Amino acid sequence: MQAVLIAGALVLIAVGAVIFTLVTPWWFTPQASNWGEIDSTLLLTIWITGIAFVLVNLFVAYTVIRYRHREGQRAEYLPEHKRLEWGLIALTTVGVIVLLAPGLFVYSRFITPPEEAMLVEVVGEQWRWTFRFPGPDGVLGEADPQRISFENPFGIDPDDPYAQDDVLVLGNELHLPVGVPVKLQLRAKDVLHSFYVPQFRVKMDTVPGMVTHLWFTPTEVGRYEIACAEYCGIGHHTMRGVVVVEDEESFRQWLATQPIFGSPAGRSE
Ligand SMILES: [Cu+2]
Repeated sequence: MQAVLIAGALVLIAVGAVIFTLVTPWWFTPQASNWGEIDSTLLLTIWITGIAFVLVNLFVAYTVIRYRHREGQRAEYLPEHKRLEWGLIALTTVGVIVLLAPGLFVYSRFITPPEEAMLVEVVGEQWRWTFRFPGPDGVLGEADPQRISFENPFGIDPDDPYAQDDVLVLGNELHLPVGVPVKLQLRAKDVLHSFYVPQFRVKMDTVPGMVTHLWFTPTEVGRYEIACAEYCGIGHHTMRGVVVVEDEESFRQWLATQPIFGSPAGRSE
């Protein structure tokens, strides 16, 4: 009786997990960038781990019934089963390769931006996001954490000619033109943060002392939430921002209202 109950519970867990996966409201949010491949790799992971989960549970349920305790019965000794062991090792190896390999290819594309991508710098700090555009010359001015001060929040070298036209965005809102590939260059001022825009399928750690990067092409006009995805202190939950994706014209207008580093407005911020 006990064996049947345990086996029944295991079958219920397996079937319940499948039903939950199919009817859950916590599915992917609508997608707003070119990274559908990230969804495909996640789905592949769900398929492989899901099949393994169901098979293991059903197998345990079967063995609980098949080898349940019977009066007067003694356990049997089975020596090593070499063929079965090698078979399981091979199956697991194939499973792990199929789980990992596609992700490596997608990740490599994710951090290899196209030549024409528009450069934007993202700086994470406790607890806000700031952004910097390179201006008409397309090159960001040299920045050094040593130079960060209240007047110079990005630590930009004031003597660098490339820095003079850099556009500083100090609010938590980043505007981007729709359909244009963007390369984000990410830095952190204090501790680890992680720049995450779920609808773009884009997430990357920002690491103090390191510059990380990623790229994407926003495909839908709209407002998308940025969340910090790395616990970074007491204000972590407030470390939010917005990406506004709009047409080229509105984007240009917005960019023109932001302070420029070389101008008096840029220095005094
Ligand atoms: Cu953070």
